[in-house]
Amino acid sequence: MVVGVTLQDVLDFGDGPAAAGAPFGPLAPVRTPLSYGAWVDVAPGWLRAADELFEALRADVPWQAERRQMYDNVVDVPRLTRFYGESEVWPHVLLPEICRAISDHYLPTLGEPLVTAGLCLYRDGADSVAWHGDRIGRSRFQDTIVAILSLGSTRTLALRPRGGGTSIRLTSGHGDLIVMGGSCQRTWEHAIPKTREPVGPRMSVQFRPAGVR
Ligand SMILES: O=C(O)CCC(=O)C(=O)O
Repeated sequence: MVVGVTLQDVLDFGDGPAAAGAPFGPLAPVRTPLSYGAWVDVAPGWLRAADELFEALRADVPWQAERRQMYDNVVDVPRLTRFYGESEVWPHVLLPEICRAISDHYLPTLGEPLVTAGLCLYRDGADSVAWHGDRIGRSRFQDTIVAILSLGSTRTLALRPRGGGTSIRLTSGHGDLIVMGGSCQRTWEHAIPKTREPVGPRMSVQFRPAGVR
């Protein structure tokens, strides 16, 4: 879906946070090395235009509900999603700009750009994603990078070594960027656990290279 918002509209956004300048700040993430050659970078509050992007994506993305087989039952997947490939028109003019900025930063490490945008909407604390690695495609056997931009309510992004070990819990808040790299998708798992806290909606945008999902 194409929406009638240009990048200039976003940059000119009245008194909003983006009005002070660029929609995102300089990217200077703090890295935590993990075991087995995995690492995670965190850039809190990197996206300044988080309010505008959250509202626009919530309204304009044709969110999809999925169902999946679980033992003898078919159950609702507890979140809404929408995936945008590199040849599709993305639902907000800022998303390609954001993707390009992250790609430029990680190009020396990754050697290729991030080109897809996976969107998830967690409607409340009952929505979640279970422990998994993004291992569909090349990430099953190659190091890669998955960058996650968070919008809306703060949730925990948990990470644990695959096969067991101590988990770490990162706060993923409005405008925060968390980047998993190295062997992270093969040797670690991540999850957004359910919470009983009265949280509002939270959205994530995952930027990945071609052939990684
Ligand atoms: O929403 C998030 O922050 C994580 C999403 C995720 O891990 C996935 O969709 O593979």
